[in-house]
Amino acid sequence: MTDRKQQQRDGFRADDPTAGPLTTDQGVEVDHTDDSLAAGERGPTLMEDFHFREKLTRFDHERIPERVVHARGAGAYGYFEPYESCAEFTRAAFLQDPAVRTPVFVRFSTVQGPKGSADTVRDVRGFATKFYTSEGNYDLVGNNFPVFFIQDGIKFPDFVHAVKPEPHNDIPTGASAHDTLWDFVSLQPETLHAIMWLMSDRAIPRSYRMMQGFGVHTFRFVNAEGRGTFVKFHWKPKLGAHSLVWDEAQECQGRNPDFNRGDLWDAIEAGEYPEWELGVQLVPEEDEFAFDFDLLDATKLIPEEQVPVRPIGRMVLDRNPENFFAETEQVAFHTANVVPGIDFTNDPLLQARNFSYLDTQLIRLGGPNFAQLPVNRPVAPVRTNQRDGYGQSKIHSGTNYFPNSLGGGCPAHAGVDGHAYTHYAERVDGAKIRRRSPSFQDHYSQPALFWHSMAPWERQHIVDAFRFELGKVDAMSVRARTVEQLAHVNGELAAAVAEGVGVPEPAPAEAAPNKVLSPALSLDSLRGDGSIRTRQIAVLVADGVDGEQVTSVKEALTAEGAVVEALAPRDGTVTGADGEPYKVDRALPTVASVLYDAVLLPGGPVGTPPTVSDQDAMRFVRDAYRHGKPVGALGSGVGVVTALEPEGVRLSAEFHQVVADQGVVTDTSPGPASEEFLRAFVTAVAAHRHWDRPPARC
Ligand code: HDD
Repeated sequence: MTDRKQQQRDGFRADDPTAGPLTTDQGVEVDHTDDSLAAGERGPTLMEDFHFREKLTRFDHERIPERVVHARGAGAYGYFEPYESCAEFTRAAFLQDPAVRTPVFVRFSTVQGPKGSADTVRDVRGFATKFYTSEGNYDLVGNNFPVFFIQDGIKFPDFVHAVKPEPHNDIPTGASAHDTLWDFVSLQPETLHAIMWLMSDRAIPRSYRMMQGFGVHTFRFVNAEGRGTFVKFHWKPKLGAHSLVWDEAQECQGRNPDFNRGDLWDAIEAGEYPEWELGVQLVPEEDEFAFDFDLLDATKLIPEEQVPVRPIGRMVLDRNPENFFAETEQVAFHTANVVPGIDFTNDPLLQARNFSYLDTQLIRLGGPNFAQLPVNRPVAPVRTNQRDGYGQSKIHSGTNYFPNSLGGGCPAHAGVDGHAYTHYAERVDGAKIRRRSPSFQDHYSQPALFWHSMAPWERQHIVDAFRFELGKVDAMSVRARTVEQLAHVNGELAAAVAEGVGVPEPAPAEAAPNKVLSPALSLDSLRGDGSIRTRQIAVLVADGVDGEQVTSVKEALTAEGAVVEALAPRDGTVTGADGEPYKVDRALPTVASVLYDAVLLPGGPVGTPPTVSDQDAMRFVRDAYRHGKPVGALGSGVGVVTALEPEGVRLSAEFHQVVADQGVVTDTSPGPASEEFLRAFVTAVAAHRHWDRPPARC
């Protein structure tokens, strides 16, 4: 089904290249593009070779400045549909009727690294959505963390300068583990809450399809009567929120730098459309001061246990862009792209963003006409008196000012039919001051809330992350000052980090009180729909494998929606126990455990040695185990896991019985896998990772 945006895009396709010969930009046919025009066979190139000059000039100008932050990304089209009318709170047209689908374009991104950096770096992920609504474009430009690093946008250049590669040597790429970031953090405690998220596994998502999104700021819904309600936006992935572990994320950077981008692309191509539920936390205007933090402070979240998230609709991404540059690179988001019924608050971070995004598009996209680019065009009609400028692609006619009589007074002001944007009539009253509100001053309670709400394995990963990051900082004074800040969050956290990075344990500080917990902050609370759809499962095969068993296991797991690949020491085929060739999907040396969610070791005939035992295979299983991934073994395949027992891999297999222990599922019975084994393995894969198995740390 094509939606309005898709139909609009169809009108912008370049001419069909198969419809005729190569031409210049001017439409002149070209019969030779392999040699430049020269004065004689060995002579100099001639200036009059307009085809050569045009070709080279256009090539020289192919790049535009990359985004100053969020340079690397991936995007997709899809649609949003509300579950029910939200008219009680907002008059936004796209939130009224469950029968109305609104086209969207979403761009996911990392923040620190340049356009060519790796995907699986420790970083915030951008989650920006453009809704092409009937009343104009609405952009929800969010992240996968619900809080930000600073409170006032005037600090954004400072923060970004600190986290970006250091100015003298442009190092490190795609990493926050360096002196300038931690110097800034240690001096600016408002960063601490977002830093806790950054040190958690939220900063290394398994997939863009498996992470939450947040609008971060408190926005304002406004209904048809003009009543305002504070609102925070949440995206919740249907597949659950899942993350990598740091060791794995680092190896992935080399094995597949496009790990997240490719995953999104492949899933959509395979028809496995990612889906998120949009939820809102609603706070009546009269409750503005009912919290022990300021709703205008973007370093704070409203615990879901305090204000529940109300699901209001779902978004599905079902189409990949056709041209990365035209669409994903040229898409221009802007927090001030709002529609009637959605308004701002005085959050000073949001106010600054409302300036910055338009400004950045002007330099990035080379002028003021970027809203005419296909990906940015609203599907709502556009009638303005804006004219001219670089890249103007419209031929306007008539008058270009208001009021006018010569153009019949057109375009006229919008009428009173309710579609015009009206700003919320908030009363504002105050002296001009340059000062942070005292209500923004508690920087420790929410980092502490986050810390205390984590599962033990998440806390361990946070400590490990701090140790890694600060361990890369050269200035011991910066390490020490950061640890002193952590002491205000939690003494045990500070002590554990101090020990790891070689600085004295800080004196006990007045740690933030641990008043409430928010279990919703733990990844353990976000396991999704329990399915194993799109999980990548590796089946390690070799000569002598029970081909029938592998085929039946593959079929069963594929039926559950998993992507199952047979890996062997070499590509092509292996010879099964019955002498028949068995087709291999990939050669082991070209892949690695870090590119899969789980591993299964099928068996050969009873009594034979393990069918896969080469170094690549052993490493594969060892890594999967270390990274908490499900490991399944059948028949003689159990022997591969047994071989790793001296290295700390725990196995509680029993003869001819299905045993599932901390995600290691075994059955030494020969022949086809039993229903019981398959169920236990699917359950283990659905759980994503198994943290309590020894060694607990990765
Ligand atoms: Fe920003 C890009 C998200 C604070 C200034 N930001 C950008 C993108 C996302 C966010 C997802 C990429 C959009 C895309 O895919 O094209 N930014 C956030 C969030 C913030 C935030 C969730 C805090 C709640 N940003 C923020 C501040 C400022 C900016 C405080 C400046 C005062 N952001 C920008 C920018 C970017 C940008 C420089 C770079 C490229 C672009 O806008 O289009 O204007």
